[in-house]
Amino acid sequence: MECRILSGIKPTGQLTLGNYIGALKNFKNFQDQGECFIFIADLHALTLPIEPDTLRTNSRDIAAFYLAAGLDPNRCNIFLQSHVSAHAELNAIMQNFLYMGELSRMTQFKEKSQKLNQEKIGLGLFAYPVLMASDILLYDATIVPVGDDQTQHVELTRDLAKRFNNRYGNVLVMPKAVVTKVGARIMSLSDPTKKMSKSDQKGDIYLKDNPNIIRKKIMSAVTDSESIVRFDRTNKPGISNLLTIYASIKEISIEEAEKNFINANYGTFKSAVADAVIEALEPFQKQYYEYLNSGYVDLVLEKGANRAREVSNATLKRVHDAVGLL
Ligand code: AQP
Repeated sequence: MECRILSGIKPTGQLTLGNYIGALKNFKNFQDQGECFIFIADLHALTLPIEPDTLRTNSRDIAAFYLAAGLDPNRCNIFLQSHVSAHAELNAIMQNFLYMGELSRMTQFKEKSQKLNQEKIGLGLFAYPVLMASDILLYDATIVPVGDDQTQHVELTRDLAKRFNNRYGNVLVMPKAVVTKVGARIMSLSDPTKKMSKSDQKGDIYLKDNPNIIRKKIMSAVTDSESIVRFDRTNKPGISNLLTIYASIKEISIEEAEKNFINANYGTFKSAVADAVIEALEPFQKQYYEYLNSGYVDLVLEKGANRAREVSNATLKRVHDAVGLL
């Protein structure tokens, strides 16, 4: 069997430069490595309150962004998680194989639940990794491209697969997280100690921002008073973040990026980072609007869901047989 690749993005907000660098931009490279299943994690988006219209808009947006990022529906299955009922069905079985202790230790859960009224933390937010594990295991995915904030969830998926296979035999395929070398975690421009996050909104660059806004945001990014462009995450988180953005957009190493700015002041450096981001996003945005307005998105989602159902139902059947469901 050729290798299978699975990844997705939650339609919780407008996509950010973090989503682009950590995920979207790299997806097209996986199309030559095996069969790709790249989905829109709309069920996951319900784990925090969201307006129905916002969810609908964000979901279609992501599909158009996938196409703009070079995903080819003939080589990659693009679909909505909620269109493939096997996700919810496998989730119902797998929730019995992950433990509350494990789930309560997940960093993402701790961070997100901290901001909520403790009496009103949804069960879905707590159990998020179970659904994510089901997403991955349904497709026998061996490669899971993610930003480094998601590696903990993929590790948990591996623990789950091992636990399940120990009990029932070789039923589930072991996945592996693949994290980009540069740009696995893009930080907020206003607080570079925090991840740039689409649901947080502070210090984000949105993929739909126009060039003027992008430039303004980058020029006013928080830095330090040293005036030397060098990479040092601890003492210079702002400059290090901008170097990471520059290096990943230009597809060069951090060292090479540093060399380009040996004698540059922060103004010159920031302006070069803005140029690089704008240059990368302009053609991408143009494609995105073309796809969004074309009606093509719905056809792509339908085709993707058909293939996703085929593959996921086969896995679900294996799991049903293994656990004794008639
Ligand atoms: N700042 C980031 N740097 C690098 N990669 C990132 N990703 C997200 N933010 C960054 C990667 O984008 C993919 C899709 O993310 P997701 O929407 O499924 O979940 P997330 O990681 O929780 O992303 P956000 O933007 O922070 O969403 P919210 O605010 O809703 O929680 C993943 O591969 C992720 O690693």
